[in-house]
Amino acid sequence: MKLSDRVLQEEDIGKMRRTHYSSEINSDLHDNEAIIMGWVSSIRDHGNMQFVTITDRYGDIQVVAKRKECTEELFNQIQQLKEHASVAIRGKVKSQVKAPNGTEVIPLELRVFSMAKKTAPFMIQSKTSIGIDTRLNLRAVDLRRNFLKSIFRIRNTALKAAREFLSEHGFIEVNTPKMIATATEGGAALFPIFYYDREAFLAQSPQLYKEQLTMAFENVFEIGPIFRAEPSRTNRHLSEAISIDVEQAFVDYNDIMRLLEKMIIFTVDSIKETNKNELEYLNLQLPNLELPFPKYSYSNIVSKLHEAQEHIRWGDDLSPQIIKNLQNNRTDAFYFITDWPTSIKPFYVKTKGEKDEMMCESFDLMYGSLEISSGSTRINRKNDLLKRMKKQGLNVDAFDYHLRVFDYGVPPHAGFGLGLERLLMAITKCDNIRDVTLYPRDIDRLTP
Ligand code: AMO
Repeated sequence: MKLSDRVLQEEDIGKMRRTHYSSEINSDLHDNEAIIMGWVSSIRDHGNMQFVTITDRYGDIQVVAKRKECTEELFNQIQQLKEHASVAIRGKVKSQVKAPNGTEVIPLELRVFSMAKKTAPFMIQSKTSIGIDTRLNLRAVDLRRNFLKSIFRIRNTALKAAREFLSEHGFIEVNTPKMIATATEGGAALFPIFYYDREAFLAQSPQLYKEQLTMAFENVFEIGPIFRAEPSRTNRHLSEAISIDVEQAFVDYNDIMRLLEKMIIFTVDSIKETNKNELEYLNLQLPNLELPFPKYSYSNIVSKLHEAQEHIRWGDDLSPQIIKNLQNNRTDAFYFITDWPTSIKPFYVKTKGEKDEMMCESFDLMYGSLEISSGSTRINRKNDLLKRMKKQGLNVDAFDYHLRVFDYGVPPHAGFGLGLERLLMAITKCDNIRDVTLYPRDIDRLTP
């Protein structure tokens, strides 16, 4: 067998190490050798010339193999490459005005760490693609698409920005138990689990723990998973979502709305500054947000809906569908809906006062018809809490672990929970929450 006919073999990394990332290959390196590592994201076969794009965490670099300039063996090896193979190329850097980033690499050696055995059922370089289920079944490969890489880099910035903002505003980051004994969020269903010989649940939210922690730390936040057994199939519900939960002592819901809108602006501005390339790739222009965000009371929205001949009674929840029917409702703006009926908010939410027990000090932050966050002033006196729990038909004894701390001076406090995926849907204009979730969980999906 001729050397040139040898089938491409997989090799270990051994002592070979990358010398440059794709982003570091530029015309200053002209005529120098470099070792790049990554995966093959496209191949164009022009007969005597092969164009191979190698992609790493920072981007792409073009490798050009010319039959005349390579050994026969190397040219033959490069011809056998397939999209997705994990490889290293040692080669010479050449300035090339026609190459996508002004330089290309002329290969001297190819090492294949792991061959691609199949052709993926979707295109890497394409923005649009086939059905989400096919992609989710092969999610780690799907995530190699620039479209999704851009979204998850933006997600990374959003998380960093939220942490930075809250730390600078005097909040400390906490983690609360995810295996819990009682429900916190009324309506949303629980996932039961076995906890040794007892029944327990996955936490719907850190609500009661974050409230308790205001006693010692005043201002706390948690970024972590919340679990909701959502029986419906929608494009905005997950069974496991990431929530940015905030709780602050000695304030009410108005202070919290001001904090939340400032945090949203800080986050959007950080993304504008950090993710210019991603925003350009996604063809997104983020708005210049202004303070304060508009506020409409629940009663005001209901009146507007009545004017629009919608059938809704005061006390009904506002579905996304009904909000879409509001006249002049901008689909791309943040706004608050405040002062909700007490009956449709959880037991820990404070009412507007004795004269107005029907309404509570609560808000939802909306983006068009999408709910991004909800928050409220909380009840901080034991008797009021007991009264509300009984009114909502809750088993008070099961909450003893929580109620007992109210004998020791719980400060007035307020807070919010913000769905990270919902925020990303608003920022990236993705209609399906699964696109902004690495490994989404829903009623039909528990793998990968
Ligand atoms: P709520 O139940 O409204 O409030 O949840 C807060 C925010 O979390 C997000 N969210 C979800 N995102 C994706 N899939 C879901 N199934 C899902 N459920 C909720 C939404 C929502 O606005 N303890 C309160 C918050 C508080 O008052 O501090 C709570 O959990 O963006």
